[in-house]
Amino acid sequence: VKKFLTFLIAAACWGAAGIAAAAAAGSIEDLRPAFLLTASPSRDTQDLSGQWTYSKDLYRTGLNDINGWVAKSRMQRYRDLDVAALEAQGGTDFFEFDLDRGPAMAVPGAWNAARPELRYYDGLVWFQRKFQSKPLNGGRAFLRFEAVNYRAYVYLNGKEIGRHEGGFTPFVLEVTDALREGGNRLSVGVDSSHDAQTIPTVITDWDLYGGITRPVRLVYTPATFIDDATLSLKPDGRIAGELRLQGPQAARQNVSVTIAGLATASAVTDAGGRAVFDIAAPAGLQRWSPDSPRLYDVRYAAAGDAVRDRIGFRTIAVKGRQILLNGKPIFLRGISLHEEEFGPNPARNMTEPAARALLHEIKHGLNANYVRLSHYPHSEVTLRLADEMGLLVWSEIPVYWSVDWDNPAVLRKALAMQAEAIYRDRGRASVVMWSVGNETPVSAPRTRFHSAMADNVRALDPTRLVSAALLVERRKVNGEDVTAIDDPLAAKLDVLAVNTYAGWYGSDTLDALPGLKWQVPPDRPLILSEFGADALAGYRNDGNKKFTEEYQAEYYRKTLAMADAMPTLAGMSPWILKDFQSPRREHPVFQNGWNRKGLLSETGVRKQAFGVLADYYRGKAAK
Ligand code: GCB
Repeated sequence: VKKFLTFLIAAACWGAAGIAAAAAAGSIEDLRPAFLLTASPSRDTQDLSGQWTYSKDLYRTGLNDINGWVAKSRMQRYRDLDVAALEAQGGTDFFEFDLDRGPAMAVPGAWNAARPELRYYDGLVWFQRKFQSKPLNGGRAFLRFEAVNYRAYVYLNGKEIGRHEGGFTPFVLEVTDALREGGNRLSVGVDSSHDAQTIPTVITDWDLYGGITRPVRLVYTPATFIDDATLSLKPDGRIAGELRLQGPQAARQNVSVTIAGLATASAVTDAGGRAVFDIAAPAGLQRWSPDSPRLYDVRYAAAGDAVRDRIGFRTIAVKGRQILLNGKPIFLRGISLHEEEFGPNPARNMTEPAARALLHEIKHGLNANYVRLSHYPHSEVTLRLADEMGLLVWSEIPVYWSVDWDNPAVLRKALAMQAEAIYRDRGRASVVMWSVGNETPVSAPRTRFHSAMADNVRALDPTRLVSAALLVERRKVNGEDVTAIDDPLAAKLDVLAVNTYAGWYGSDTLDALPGLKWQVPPDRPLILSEFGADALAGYRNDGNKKFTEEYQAEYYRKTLAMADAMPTLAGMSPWILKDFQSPRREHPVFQNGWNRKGLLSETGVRKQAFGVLADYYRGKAAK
């Protein structure tokens, strides 16, 4: 309560002191979600995927009545009632919902792909799933949602158990006391709508995708359990780690970690249940890298609980204009990726095969070693596959285009979202960079907002690099046309990154691209976080016109020639692997609701430019 009050007071005093002060007032610990259950894949869990019934609620009558009154009980879709049985009794009561008899759709998955009438539905939908739970025998149970886009209102057996805002990060709710032996009714109100205070705001360049988009699991634990544990390689070769116990026996417990074939260590938790590991540099450690993505089986044990993980050990750093992986310079041969599976009607349902198919094209089709997971935290399955397959990862949260920069509550959301992403993925060797923004127009409030985010990342995870995809400026220097980074946020970043579309947007001809002059800091690594051009797969031999495959391929050749002349360039993630759905893209011949900057069509057909980039990366890899 005290911490929360501190934050409220800071928020109330908002003003000239600005965002940084208010952000600092809430401590990093405040941003730690109450429960994480990061190692839940290795726990005793019950997968609640499958058919859930649903009910649309465009006017949100399940939550609120007109005139600010409490919702009518006949509208409250989460009530624990057998509506059909009550109707059979007759009487004055009646209902305007019945989730037991409602239509069904598959969870996880976005509703937009499930039914034609929901294609452009943007608002509240109620979901229900009944399930049997196991007896707890003194243990505890939690619901872990990997993602609900965008707001979730969760009820178990008619009782509210929690809410969450943010469409791409997990949340955990304890249900130990709310679970019922026999049958349970889980109801989730999912509101996909965005506004000026959400992250992202109303307008993006990707599709709506409302729903319970990632798996939901019931997780069983002992009364005292390992909530979170992580390890990472330090620059000096030692391994540092942290473990958090939760529960009545969390304090002063012996805890241990075993890294199979490499090392074991033990520690004791403090009064708050936290233990730290500091392991001497193990002889024979094989470092993780894209060329050799070695993962070790790790087991953490404490207080009668144990969880497993698979961890890679590597270091990442910046020196002058170079990015160093395991102490050696590396060029990031990358591509950007949205979370959208191959197919004509994607539901953003990242099953393992769906994620593997995308990453396979990146790793083995394009000869890449790096992927920009844009513009939000992707599914856990994707991150684990990146670890396994050997792809470096840039991760970001959707602080994209314009956000309500002056609003402390919005900053608080951004920091919380960032914390959820970092706690989730800080054990993944693949993740090397946290980005704090994409193409946000420069202003003092915006730079304060991003600076607070950058400070937050460094406090939560000092082991990785900080970047942001910046806008560039064209200006005349001595009569010459120059592209420059003019952004004070650059001072806060380890790696500079810019999105550049000369030759697609704007009036430059393709032939002009190789000669474009850049004015960037000479001693810092720069990556091209985006460049790209639309092409409709199969549209060819029509001159070098926009939207032809030839134009896109030539755009890539010329942009790569420009890149070769940039001395500080340390990597790139062109836009984008696959055509993706976007309501901004409505050309009736070429787009039809798809952003066509993919090197692959939505169904995975390679365009000419795919080969151009694959050849370029093959050459880079050979050097
Ligand atoms: C950008 C955005 C990306 C868009 C892309 C485009 O700069 O970062 O989200 O999809 O341009 O296609 O215009």
